Amino acid sequence: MTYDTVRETDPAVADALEGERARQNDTLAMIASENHVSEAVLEAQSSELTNKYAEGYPGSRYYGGCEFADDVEQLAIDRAKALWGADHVNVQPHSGSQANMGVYLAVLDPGDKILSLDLTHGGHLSHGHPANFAGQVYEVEQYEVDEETGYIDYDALKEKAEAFEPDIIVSGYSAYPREVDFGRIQEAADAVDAYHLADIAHITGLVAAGVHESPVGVADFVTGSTHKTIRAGRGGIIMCDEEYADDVDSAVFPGSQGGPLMHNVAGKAVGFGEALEPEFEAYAAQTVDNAKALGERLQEHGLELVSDGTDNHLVLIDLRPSHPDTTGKDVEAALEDAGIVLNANTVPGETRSAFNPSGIRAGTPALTTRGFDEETCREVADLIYEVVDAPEDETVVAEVSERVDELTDEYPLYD
Ligand code: DSN
Repeated sequence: MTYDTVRETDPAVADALEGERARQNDTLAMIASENHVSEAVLEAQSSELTNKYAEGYPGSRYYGGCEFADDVEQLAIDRAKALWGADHVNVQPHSGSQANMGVYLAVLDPGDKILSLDLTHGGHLSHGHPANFAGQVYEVEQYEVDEETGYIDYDALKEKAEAFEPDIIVSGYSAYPREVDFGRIQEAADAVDAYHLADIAHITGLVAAGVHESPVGVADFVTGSTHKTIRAGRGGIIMCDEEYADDVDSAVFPGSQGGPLMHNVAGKAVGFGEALEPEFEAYAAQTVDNAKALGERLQEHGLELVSDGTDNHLVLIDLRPSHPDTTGKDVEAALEDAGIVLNANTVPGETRSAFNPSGIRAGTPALTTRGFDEETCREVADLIYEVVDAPEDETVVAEVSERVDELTDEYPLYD
């Protein structure tokens, strides 16, 4: 795909688009929620469906001319059902947050109670943070991970549920390196007759490939975003049992969205189709193996991982034990100068601020897409460690940057 036409008509935007293409090619994307979609997904997302209004659902739209919109949406739905095994799927949410909003609107009233994981322990804004609509519309109580082990404290969660009596318990996290025991969260929900929403935004691809336990058939609602481990381009998705289908669909449209972004729905259809191919299972398994290799090598260098390792696609590094005077932002900035892009992140028991926290989060979905294996990820761990240990040393940063250049040349992205 070229930007030749944009260049002719709008060179300023063309510069930015080409800059971003080069940035992605020339750096290592290790923000755990990011990935690189295929050229087929990119093409579908830039299709003429961006022009089309299609309020409603396949076969029942408010506007005419929706036959091809119907085709792509039905393909996306059918493929999602095949991937995750859900009874009912809504592929219209514009994002994971919109998917969560759809579930809340479907079954909660303003003032109802949400029990969810604290943001600084790995939760998500849309699970009820005060700065987010969910924290403003609903009453929110939060559970935590055990600060000693870094694992969800399922017993404390259940006790909290019994005391708080939530209407819904939210599981699924943004910075949690361990397998989630959805069954135990369901037990807590059952004990207080609460709904259970499992937000698998980060692990959609791992669940689809069977390398992480699935909450489908366990939780009442499963939400996700479609651009992370599943690699299907920007957007969100809701899955539920048939009994909630009408409420969920009405909550998405007309409850919280207007016309669906049909070009993105087309991207989802293509990406889900790719994920149904046998190679996707290998990709997901490699993503986890790579995260384990990355984490183990970081530990060999003396860095401390929250929960002492990982079961999924990310590692969370607590810098305080090994580098007490270095903040996550210091490391994030120095690594970006070296061409490794990840994010500063809060850690359980955070003693700094959310803006300048004590940890960094690193993920392997995008590296795995560009072909990295365990050996390459161990080398990336070496590079990360060199910068963590000397973030202000320009010579170190320059040396790491040179090696990143070699790696990105060896593993190019798009043609
Ligand atoms: N911003 C995403 C993440 O990085 O985890 C979650 O929406």
